[in-house]
Amino acid sequence: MKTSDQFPANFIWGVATSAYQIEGAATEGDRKPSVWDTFSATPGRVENGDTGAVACDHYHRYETDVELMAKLGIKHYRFSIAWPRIIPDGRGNVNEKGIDFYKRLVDCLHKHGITPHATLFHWDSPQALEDLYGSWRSREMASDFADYVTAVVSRLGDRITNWMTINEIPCFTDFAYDVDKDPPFAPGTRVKTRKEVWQTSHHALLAHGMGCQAIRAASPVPCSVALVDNISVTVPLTESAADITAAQQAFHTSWLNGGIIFPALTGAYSPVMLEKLGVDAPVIQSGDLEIIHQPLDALGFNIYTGSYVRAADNQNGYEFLNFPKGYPRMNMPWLHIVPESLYWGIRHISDTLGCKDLPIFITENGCAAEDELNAQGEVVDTDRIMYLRQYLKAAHRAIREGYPLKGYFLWSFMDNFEWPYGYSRRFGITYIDYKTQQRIPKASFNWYAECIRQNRVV
Ligand code: GBH
Repeated sequence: MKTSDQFPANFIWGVATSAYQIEGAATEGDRKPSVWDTFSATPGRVENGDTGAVACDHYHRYETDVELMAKLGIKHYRFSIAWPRIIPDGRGNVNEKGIDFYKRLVDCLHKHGITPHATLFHWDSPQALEDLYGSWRSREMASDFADYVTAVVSRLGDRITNWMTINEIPCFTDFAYDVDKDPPFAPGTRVKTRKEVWQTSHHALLAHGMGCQAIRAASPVPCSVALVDNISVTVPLTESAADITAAQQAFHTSWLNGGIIFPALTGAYSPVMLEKLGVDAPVIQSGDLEIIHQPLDALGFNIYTGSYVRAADNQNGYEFLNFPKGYPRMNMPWLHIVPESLYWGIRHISDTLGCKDLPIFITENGCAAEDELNAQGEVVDTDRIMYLRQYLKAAHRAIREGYPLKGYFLWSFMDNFEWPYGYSRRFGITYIDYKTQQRIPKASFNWYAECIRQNRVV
C-alpha cells in the first residue's frame, strides 16, 4: 500500500557503529594502543573499569554480524576505521594486517549487498602520537592524519566510495582537554587555558581539510566526502516567526556550531562566536581557513537531542529554556527527548549556511535504554521504539518540506562500549550478552526491519 508517509524510494536506511566501541582484539593484527586503550586502563576513568579490549569481539565475529545486518534489511552500514590498526605508531609504517581486516569486512558487506560508509576517525588517536607531541595539541596531528588517510584510501578506495573524515570534533578536543568536563573523554589531559582547548579543535578542523584533500588525491574512483558533526540543535518553542528567528540566531551563536560546521562549510568561524571567545580564540595561521573549507559532497549530522529556545526581550533577542525537572529523557544524563531536533537541525543548516542542495545524512540517532532480558530471553524495548519513531517522523517532515535528507543511520546496530560509561549504557537494537558474546535482536530491531520493509515509520 502506498501512503503519504512513505520515504523516497531511494532513501538510505542504515545502522552505525565505531571501531573502538565494537572491535575488541586490541592487541591483535599488530594493532597498538589508542588513547582510549590507555584512558580506559587508568583506574577511575571509565565506569566499572571497563575497556574496549574485547568489546563485542566484532573483529572475530564480523561475518555473523554482517549476516545479522542483512537480516535487518539494511543496505548501508556506517563504521569506522581504526588509525592504530592501520598505522600502529601513528606515523610511519603501514600495517597491511590492519588493512586486511577492513578488506575482509568490506568484501563481506558487499557480498550481502550492503554499501560501506567509512568514517576515518572516531576518536581513537594513536597513543604513540599523544606521547610524541600531545596529539591534537599539535598541528602535526593534521598532517599525520592526512598521511593515514592516504594509506587507507589508496588501499581501500576500490571497495569504499563513501568517506567521512572525522566524527564529532568536540568529543576528542573540548571533552578531552578541558579541565572541567565531567566525565572527561580520552586522553583526559588537562590543558591550562580555554585557548589551548580551542587550538586542539582548530587542529582537528585542519585534519578534516587535509583529510578531504588526501581522499580526493588517493581515491582511484569518484567518491563522496563528508564531515560528521554533532551540531547543537536549537528548537523554537513555538513555530511563530519570532521564535524561529530566535532559534536560528541561537544556532549561529553556539560555539559547537559556530566553531566547527561554520568554518567547514563557509570558510570562517562564526563572527558572533569569535567575538564571544575574545582572547580564547585559537591562533589561525594564514591559509588555514582555505584548507578547512573544502568542497564536500555530503554532510553528516549526529542528532540525539536539542534545546528549546524562544524570542526574548534581551540583548540577544533569544533565550535558552531550561528543561523542567520531570522532562522525559532516555538513559543518559544529556539525552532529553526532543524529536523535533532532527528536523530543526537539518532546516537551520540548509536554510542559513548556503548549502541548500548539499545532501544531508543523519549519521547517528538513537538512545540508551535500561534494557533487560525477560523470562523468554527477549528484550522488549518499547521505550527505544517510542523514541526512534518520533525522531523518524521528524526526519520525514524534513523530506516532505523538500530538505535534502538522503539517509538515516541508527545508532547503534548493537550495544557497545559507551566511552566513559563503559558497558553500563546500551544503545543497540541488538542486545549483547557480554559474558557469552551472544547477539539478541531486541524488539526495536524487528520494528526497524519493518520500517525498512515498508519504507515508512510503522
Ligand atoms: C555519539 O556522541 C558518538 O558518536 C558515539 O560514539 C556514542 O556512542 C553515541 O553518541 C552515544 O553517546 O554531558 O551534557 O556535557 C554523542 C555526543 C557527546 C553527546 C558528549 C553528549 C556530553 C554532553 N555526545 N555530550 S554533557
